[in-house]
Amino acid sequence: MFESNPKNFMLNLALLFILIYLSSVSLPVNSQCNRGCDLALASFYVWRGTDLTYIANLFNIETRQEIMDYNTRDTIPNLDSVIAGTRINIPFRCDCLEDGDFLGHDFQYEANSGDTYSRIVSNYSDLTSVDLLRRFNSRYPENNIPTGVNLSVVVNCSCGDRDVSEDFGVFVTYPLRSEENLTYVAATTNVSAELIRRYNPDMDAKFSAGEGIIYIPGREKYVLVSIS
Ligand SMILES: *[C@@H]1O[C@H](CO)[C@@H](O)[C@H](O)[C@H]1NC(C)=O
Ligand SMILES: *[C@@H]1O[C@H](CO)[C@@H](O)[C@H](O)[C@H]1NC(C)=O
Ligand SMILES: *[C@@H]1O[C@H](CO)[C@@H](O)[C@H](O)[C@H]1NC(C)=O
Ligand SMILES: *[C@@H]1O[C@H](CO)[C@@H](O)[C@H](O)[C@H]1NC(C)=O
Ligand SMILES: CC(=O)N[C@H]1CO[C@H](CO)[C@@H](O)[C@@H]1O
Repeated sequence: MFESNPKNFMLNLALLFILIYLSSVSLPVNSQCNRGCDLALASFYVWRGTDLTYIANLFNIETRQEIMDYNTRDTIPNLDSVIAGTRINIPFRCDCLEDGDFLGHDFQYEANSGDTYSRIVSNYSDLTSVDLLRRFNSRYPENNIPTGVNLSVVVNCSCGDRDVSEDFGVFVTYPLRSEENLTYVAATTNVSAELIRRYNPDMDAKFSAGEGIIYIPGREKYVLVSIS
């Protein structure tokens, strides 16, 4: 019997604890996702002073044309001009992050001198949040970020909800601006208020606060307007 041998007993006990530890780290509880999707869109509000090169860099996109492909000439007349005060679509991959915790994409942003988390959030036109920056970059002091390091900028996304409908292939991550109400968003995105509500059961608080992210469904063909 191994109990009579204290050395074996301790070894078995240690193995038991290692097994318990491994099972607790490798089996995430309440997993929210197990895979992402190839395409999501971020609705980026074009602030005055930015350009397509800067925006492509924020979202780790190699060519400006890749952004132009998902927009019309109303917002991006040509590669060298983008209209301030409009929203443009930025294509990205929607990944399952943090061992199945939530859907998002981790963009790499190279810090400039003087950057703070809140300034980075504004530069990404509120597609991320200070809380997410803190959570994913805990090794850097919030108001003293070393210049030149890469920060993880996480933008949430959606791949849809089978329980709602299977008709929509792509979802826009849409940060609300304070002046926008549901009527306005429905009219400008050409998606009914009722449909927006079905994908965003928690949206009332966000609309009354005038901030937060909602998801707008789209059939890919409506979004992918080809420009030739
Ligand atoms: C920062 O991220 C960019 C884009 O992914 C990459 O090209 C660059 O090498 C990274 N820089 C550092 C210092 O890791
Ligand atoms: C993004 O998703 C995470 C996890 O669900 C959530 O905690 C966070 O508030 C969301 N961030 C934004 C800006 O919506
Ligand atoms: C929604 O916003 C528009 C302007 O963007 C305004 O004309 C309209 O009255 C607002 N509707 C409500 C219900 O507040
Ligand atoms: C708006 O959506 C409807 C279908 O819901 C479609 O028939 C119409 O062409 C769309 N209009 C624009 C301008 O995209
Ligand atoms: C809209 C916005 O916040 N723009 C800022 C982006 O970042 C630069 C500095 O890196 C600021 O000067 C801009 O004001």
